[in-house]
Amino acid sequence: MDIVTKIKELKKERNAIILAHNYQPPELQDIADFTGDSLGLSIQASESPADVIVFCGVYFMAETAKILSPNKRVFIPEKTAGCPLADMITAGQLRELKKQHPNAKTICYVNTTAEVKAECDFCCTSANAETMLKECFSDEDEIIFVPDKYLALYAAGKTGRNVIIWNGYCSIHAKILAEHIIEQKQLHPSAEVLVHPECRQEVIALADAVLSTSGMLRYAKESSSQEFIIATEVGMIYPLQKEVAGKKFYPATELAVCRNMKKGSLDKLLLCLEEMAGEVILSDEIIKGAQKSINNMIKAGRQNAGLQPAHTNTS
Ligand code: CIZ
Repeated sequence: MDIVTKIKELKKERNAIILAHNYQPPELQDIADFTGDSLGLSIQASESPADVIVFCGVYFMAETAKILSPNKRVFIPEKTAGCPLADMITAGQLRELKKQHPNAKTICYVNTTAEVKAECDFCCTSANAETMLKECFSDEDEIIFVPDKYLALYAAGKTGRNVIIWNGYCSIHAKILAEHIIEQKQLHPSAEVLVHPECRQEVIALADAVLSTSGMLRYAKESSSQEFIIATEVGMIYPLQKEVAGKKFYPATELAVCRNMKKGSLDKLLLCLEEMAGEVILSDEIIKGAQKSINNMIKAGRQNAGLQPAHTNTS
């Protein structure tokens, strides 16, 4: 029996659902039930009748799925697949920052550990950070925004909110430079430039649209343009090519590769399902705390806050 058939059989036996983030290797995106961004996938999984969730992604994503589905068993095929951005702030560091700003409200990017989410009033995604700042805070509020400084600067710049910024960043998105966009634009003058808000400010300044990964998929489908320069992790080119047939996508630079995102493989996925290995375990207290910040975001409105549904895999 080939490996894909074995995985599909075991998945049925375990009543499992397989999720794959947009940056995952193609073979994992192809075998997944749903592909998309981390929050869209976690919401989709929480609404499914599956008993088991296998999250092909990095660790905070599997934690997010567990937070939203505490009664399901959640697994990650490669437990060492971390997110250096999420690890740039610990819950202890955030508590210290809150002590320095006792009246501040707190918002964290979804790229954070469950412990950090449990310390925050609100969570946000790359799709809704701007809307969250606009709708959940006032001009008088002092707002601690962690951990991504580029996303915080972008959302604060758009809204004028008074934001205390933590010095975290995604080292992969930081590899994308303005000169890469300028070079690509010279090669493909009619291409639209789609930039992820984890990018540097000078890269964002060159964007035709600033979008999350799911936002890029939707935008590319709806736009009348035929070519796009994509400023995010290079894995994103695969779902764009797969879902937006006939259009052309050029990575801003081939340097933007997240090694953690590439740690997964079909072999590891099979092993995970065979041995039920790589389970994500969180305490009830952390789950409850983190649920509060995520639910406060969801309450702010799926529509308003720009939450994106995950994409159902039909292949
Ligand atoms: O939340 C996600 O999935 C991330 C990290 C980025 C995005 O824009 O999809």
